[in-house]
Formats: sequence, structure tokens, C-alpha cells
Amino acid sequence: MKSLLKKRLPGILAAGLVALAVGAASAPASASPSENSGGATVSALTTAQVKAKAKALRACAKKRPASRARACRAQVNRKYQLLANKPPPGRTITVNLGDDFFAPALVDLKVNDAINWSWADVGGFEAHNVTLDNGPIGVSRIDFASQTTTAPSYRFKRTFTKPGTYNFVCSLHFTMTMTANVTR
Ligand SMILES: [Cu+2]
Repeated sequence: MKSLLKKRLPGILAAGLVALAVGAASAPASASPSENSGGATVSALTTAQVKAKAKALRACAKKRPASRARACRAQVNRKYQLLANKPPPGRTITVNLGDDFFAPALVDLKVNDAINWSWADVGGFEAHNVTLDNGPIGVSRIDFASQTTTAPSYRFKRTFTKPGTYNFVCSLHFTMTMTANVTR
């Protein structure tokens, strides 16, 4: 550490030295799960990705001034968080389709929870579907469009990654509605 600082000393101001020491000390820690939201994101990286991330963070540590090193680290952490992109698994709630209703018709979910819609109770007579009537901005109706079927074995499972209110309808039966409230 001492020699490392000596080597870096010429190029930096005294004020930057403190920031550098802090930055250098925290650099190895950023490869550990604690700096990321949820340790699961890190373990989702492959061994090669973990190595590449550590290398990128070491490169960041050499940047001057300290603000550039910080921005670099933040960018690397963001990049590998996106690569890991494995949010902690949420719960799965089963919603049954009936004639003509959803049960339950109101569900409260957390982000990353899922609904598994089941046609088991439909009875095989009348076809129903799950159609997103309206949802949060940025959520596409196509993402929540099941088949229209009578098949009791049919399941339609979707994970809710955006918070907000989702109103669903069976497009064949306009009174057959349900709501999912998704919060963080
Ligand atoms: Cu229906």
C-alpha cells in the first residue's frame, strides 16, 4: 500500500490523496456482494464475468481525479448488475379462471412476484383469456396476452417487473376483470 501511494503521489494534490486512499481501499470491496443491491446479483455472474469486473474496477482505480475513478466504478458496477440481471425470485400467486370470473380478482404483489393463471377450473366449456386492459406506462399489452382457450391444463405465467396497477379482462367477457397492484 505504501509503495502504491508513493507511485501515485506525484500526480495528485494533497486533497485528492484522502479520496484516493478511500477509493483504493474500497476498490476490492466492490467485487464483493455487499456493494451491490442483493448478493444474488453477483453470484449470477459467471466466473469469467467476475474476473472481468474485478479487472475493470482495478482500471477504474487508476483514473484521476478521484471523481473520475468513482464514476468509472459506478459505471462498471451498473454494467455487471445489468449482466447479472437476475432479480431475487419473488412469489408466485395462482389465479384461477372461472365462468366468468377471476379468483382472486384482486391481488397485491411486490415487484418480481408472478401470477400463474390457471384454466383448471374453467370446466372445458367456455373459452377465456387474460388480456391486459391497462397497466403502468412502459408495460406492453402484448406482454400480458394469454391464449384464448378452454383447455384445463393451460397455464399463463407472467412476472411483474414494473410497479403499478394492472387491470386485466377476459376479452370475451367484459365483466370478467381482475386487478393486480404491484408495489416495490
Ligand atoms: Cu372469458
